[in-house]
Amino acid sequence: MERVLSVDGIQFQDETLIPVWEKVQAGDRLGHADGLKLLQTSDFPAVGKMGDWKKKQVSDNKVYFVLNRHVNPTNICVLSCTFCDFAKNPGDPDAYELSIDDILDSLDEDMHEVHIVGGHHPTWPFEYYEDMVKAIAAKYPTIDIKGFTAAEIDYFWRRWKIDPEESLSRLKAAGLKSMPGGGAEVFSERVHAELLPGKSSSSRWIEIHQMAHGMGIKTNCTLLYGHIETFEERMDHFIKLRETQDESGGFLAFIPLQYQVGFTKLVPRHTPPMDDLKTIAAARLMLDNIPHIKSYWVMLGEGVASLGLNFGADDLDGTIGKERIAHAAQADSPAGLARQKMIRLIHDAGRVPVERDALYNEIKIYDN
Ligand code: V47
Repeated sequence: MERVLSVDGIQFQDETLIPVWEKVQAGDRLGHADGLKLLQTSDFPAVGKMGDWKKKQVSDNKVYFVLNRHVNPTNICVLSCTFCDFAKNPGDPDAYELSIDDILDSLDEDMHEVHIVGGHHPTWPFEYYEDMVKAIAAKYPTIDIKGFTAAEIDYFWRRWKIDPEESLSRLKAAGLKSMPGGGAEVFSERVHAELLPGKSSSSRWIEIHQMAHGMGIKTNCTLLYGHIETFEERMDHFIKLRETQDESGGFLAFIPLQYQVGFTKLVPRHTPPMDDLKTIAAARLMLDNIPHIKSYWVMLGEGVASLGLNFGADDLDGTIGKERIAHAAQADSPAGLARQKMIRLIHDAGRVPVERDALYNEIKIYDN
């Protein structure tokens, strides 16, 4: 029989995790080697218990969600990132471009967030995006506009010579409230060289987020995992995010994005649920200065995302509707979830659902 040691409420099969647990309880910051242990161990229930303990310290029994809509204005993109099934060339049969009216028609007053991310379009001028934000803000003053990855902001510079300081301040003046965390992928030169030829660099992604934070624009951050990256590279990524947050303090949430195998097939199959759950827990434990960790149901599926709520995540993201990036890569989750379904998933995980806006202002607590 395997020896199981019980320490302060957690049963450990892997005793090498005990010093990590002691640090977590003492509130000491975990190092790279601690984080690696969390990802490498097969004792994932113990890792989950630690992540959940930390989550409760940060956000008690609450789990947040938002009534939102993902708007991907175009899939036409000048890049050819090796992992992306979404991007198309102009003239491809399934390339599309949404008009501002199309976008306005897809929203309604009940929503509290619109998440706008699209391809790097070869000819759409910056003003088109500025007008899009202005039009949404004018028609739906109560919907928070979360839009444009750092990669898109950098593209406005590369394509139109509008530097990030200018594009961010113009978008903010137009009504932008916050920025999503996409485009970070993995902060590793090796991975960038292999998967993202021509895409904005990691240091540029960090620079743009820090600039946004300095201008009072809150942002999210992500990691795209489960492809060719190593556990060491995932940990390097966590530590860079933590250092960035120490300096500029504007990250609201971290979203681990599970690579969707789709047609790009960088690896033959999705990383297993045990890896997803350990990554959520490791994120909660390593990113001690980032308030929220999402369990992103679109990429994880509802079952694993719901388990993530007991592994350190305190946010299920949103109702979404018409998400196209993960679904282009054959994500088998539905395109959207109704508010009642979000509430049920959170209740079923034994947590208290809290509806929020993009900035985590609480709108309604569903505590019965
Ligand atoms: O940056 C592209 C990723 C991201 C694939 O900030 C893929 O609240 C998996 O960033 N498999 C966009 N991922 C999504 C994103 C996001 C999602 C939800 C919430 C927030 C937030 C941000 O999707 C891209 C890229 O990393 N992506 N292709 C793929 N095959």
